[in-house]
Amino acid sequence: MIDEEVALLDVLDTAGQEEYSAMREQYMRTGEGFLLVYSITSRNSFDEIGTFHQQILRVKDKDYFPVVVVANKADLEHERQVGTHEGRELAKHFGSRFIETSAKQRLNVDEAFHELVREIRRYNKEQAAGRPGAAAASQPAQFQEEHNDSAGCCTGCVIL
Ligand SMILES: Nc1nc2c(ncn2[C@@H]2O[C@H](COP(=O)(O)OP(=O)(O)OP(=O)(O)O)[C@@H](O)[C@H]2O)c(=O)[nH]1
Ligand SMILES: [Mg+2]
Repeated sequence: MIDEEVALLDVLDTAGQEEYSAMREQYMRTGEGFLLVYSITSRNSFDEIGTFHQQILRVKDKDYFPVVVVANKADLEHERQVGTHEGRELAKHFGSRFIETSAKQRLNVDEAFHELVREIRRYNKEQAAGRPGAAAASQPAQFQEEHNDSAGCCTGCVIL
């Protein structure tokens, strides 16, 4: 339940290793939103976020897409290589939310997912408002199946 609304999440944990990079465009095509996670203890991981974001926009052929910039390992303050302001600035540049987390301490982990779901909902609503009929198309496949079983159940259903 996120903001009193049920959200069904299908989470794909991607591997950062280069040998899997060929699969990247494939999962980017299907993803409805992305958590762009870096480690505050790795400047290198932060530097990669911009490349991932660019690739998402290119694959989606959009100027904006729902992402949340996640700065993980907040418990390792003494090993910090990336400033909070840097993460926040990058997120601002993407027009997205920024959150610092610690998977180890379970700090802000749920919140990161919640923020992404909120952003996906907001984006899908905006898209639907901009394109008449897109409301149904932006629903998950399961919704579409249920609502297309009985013909004419909801006028305006669009299958792309
Ligand atoms: N201290 C601390 N360690 C963490 C945290 N999150 C992950 N780690 C550790 O960081 C290492 C890498 O974590 P992974 O979950 O493998 O990172 P990943 O991004 O999935 O890595 P790839 O799958 O190789 O792309 C592991 O040793 C984790 O235990 C955190 O919040 N705090
Ligand atoms: Mg992993």
